[in-house]
Amino acid sequence: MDLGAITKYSALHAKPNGLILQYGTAGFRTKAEHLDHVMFRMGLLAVLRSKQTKSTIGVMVTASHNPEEDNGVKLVDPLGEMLAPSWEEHATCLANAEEQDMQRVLIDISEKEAVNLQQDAFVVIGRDTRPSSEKLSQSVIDGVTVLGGQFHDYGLLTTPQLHYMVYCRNTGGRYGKATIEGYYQKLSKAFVELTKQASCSGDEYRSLKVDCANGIGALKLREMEHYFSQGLSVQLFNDGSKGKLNHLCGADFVKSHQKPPQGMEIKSNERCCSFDGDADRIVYYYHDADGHFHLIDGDKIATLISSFLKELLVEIGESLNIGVVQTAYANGSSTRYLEEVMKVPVYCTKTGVKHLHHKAQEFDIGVYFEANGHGTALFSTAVEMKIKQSAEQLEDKKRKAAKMLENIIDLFNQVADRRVISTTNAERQAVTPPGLQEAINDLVKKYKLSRAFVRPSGTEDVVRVYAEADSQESADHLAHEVSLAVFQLAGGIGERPQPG
Ligand code: G16
Repeated sequence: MDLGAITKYSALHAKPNGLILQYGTAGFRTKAEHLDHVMFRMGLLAVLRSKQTKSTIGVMVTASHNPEEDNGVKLVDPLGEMLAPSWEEHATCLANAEEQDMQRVLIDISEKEAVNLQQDAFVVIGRDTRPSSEKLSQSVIDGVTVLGGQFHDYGLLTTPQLHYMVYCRNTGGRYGKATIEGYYQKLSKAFVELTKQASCSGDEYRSLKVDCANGIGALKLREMEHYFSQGLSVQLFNDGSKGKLNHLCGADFVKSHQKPPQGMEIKSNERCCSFDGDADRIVYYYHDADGHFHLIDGDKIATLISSFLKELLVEIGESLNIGVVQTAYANGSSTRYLEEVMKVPVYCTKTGVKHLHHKAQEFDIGVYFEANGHGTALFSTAVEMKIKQSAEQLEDKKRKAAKMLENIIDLFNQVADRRVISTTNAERQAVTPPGLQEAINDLVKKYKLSRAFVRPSGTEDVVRVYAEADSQESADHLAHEVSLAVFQLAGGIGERPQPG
């Protein structure tokens, strides 16, 4: 390690005095102007992680659903997964080290993790369309090169595409080609094959209106569009040609306001969906014949996917262990439906894809979705092999189901001060401040079929309040009352929460 060069270059990416950041739900997130030093340091850390694992590591520059002025960075581990928890701690230490402590922190990490500094390192980098992202990804590259790492800058990418690139490179191309064309070819082939086997056909099933949140999803879907040939016809909205990123559009807006995004006209029964700023969330929706809005969020997507998988497994005569993983935000009726009607075990983890992903790996097939539209299905290696064999050996009808499962596997691209509030029990109960949980329990008792919880966000400087009840009106009232309890008991600042 050339400590002199690190000190010299670090001074060019100086840390603002007193700024403390945390590697949160999905990496570091804050206003873009505060992130230059974090990016440089995450370039350094990615090199150490790459040397330690002898694998390619990914760095994604994005703040996903956050406003356009924010930015962020997350590291992607060798199998396309989120960074291991012990390295999240190293990331936080490194990001917060004062200039004079940088060398010591880097040496500490290398020693603790037994990093062989002579080992080669390779880092791949992607970024979203925020105005600040290009410069910030250059700071990542500065960090990578000063520690002697090699890199490939993919430029503009969606987050799932970066996860894919990392995994492809670390499997020597077995998973797919580590190029943008490779990604489009692999996923579109699986999709087109699946749609050929589907029982419903007709133009209405092939048309989809897509709200791209004025982000990277628009660029990448435009590139991918022609790979679908007749299989899918997309119409893009909020494609970044005018509006602001994530403003009045995108998956987070649609989910939290329960209405279509601005700039998209919907006729009854038209199929529509929204991405978020880095295109790793999706929610679907439509208006029925009476003009009522229906949202197919992560809870419903998980239910549809697990029912479909179960049906196919019954057809090929396999009884595999399927589990569904949700977070505290999952609507209680979706959990009841999965457990009581579908007879699928459901588990609850803390918010953050990394937590759900980890739990889902315990099953033959693990389906995980956050209500906000993040998720996928994971198939164990043994199951994947079994399905591939069945697709070759079984008689006609069963083989068709096995083929569909094989395509599904390819399609899923399976590759995770407000802190006065602390929580337990998969974030469903508040531990501090004292009295808050008791206040929530009393409020919940006032409404039928109700549930509520609060937790500090890991991506924004806010406290999130969740409430459900037997009617929209009761849920709104409960949410408002819980917000007031938080405001009073947790020392809220600014305006008191208003109803609605
Ligand atoms: C990130 C995480 C998600 C999480 C969301 C909100 O999403 O990847 O798992 O649900 O933040 O987290 P919080 O409630 O802690 O702010 P994204 O789409 O912003 O990367």
